[in-house]
Amino acid sequence: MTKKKLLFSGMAVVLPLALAMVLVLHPIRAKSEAAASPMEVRVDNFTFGPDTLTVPVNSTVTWVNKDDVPHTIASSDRVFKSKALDTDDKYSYTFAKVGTYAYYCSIHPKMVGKIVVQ
Ligand SMILES: [Cu+2]
Repeated sequence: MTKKKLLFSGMAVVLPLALAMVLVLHPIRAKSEAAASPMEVRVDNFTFGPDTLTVPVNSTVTWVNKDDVPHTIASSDRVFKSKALDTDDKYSYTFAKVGTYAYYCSIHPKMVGKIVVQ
């Protein structure tokens, strides 16, 4: 075999392998991105969803107001409190300590939720 032919047959093996790697690795990356999203609580229709969210310690939880009325995120133990969130406004808090954090909306105190930090 000539040198040129050897190089060509080498490429013929490497290229499909590289392509296969991209195809195999891609769904894994998509999966890990999806795992990061449950740190979000949607405020919609006067409820927190999910109403109880369990997260590992040092997680940052983000609340997003999807309602057309303002809401607040107020910890029952006064650990954290947001300003009034208008539609699509967000509030984030990082939970550095293990524990159960009950919270409510100070405008509509019947709206309650809980963050469980493990
Ligand atoms: Cu509210």
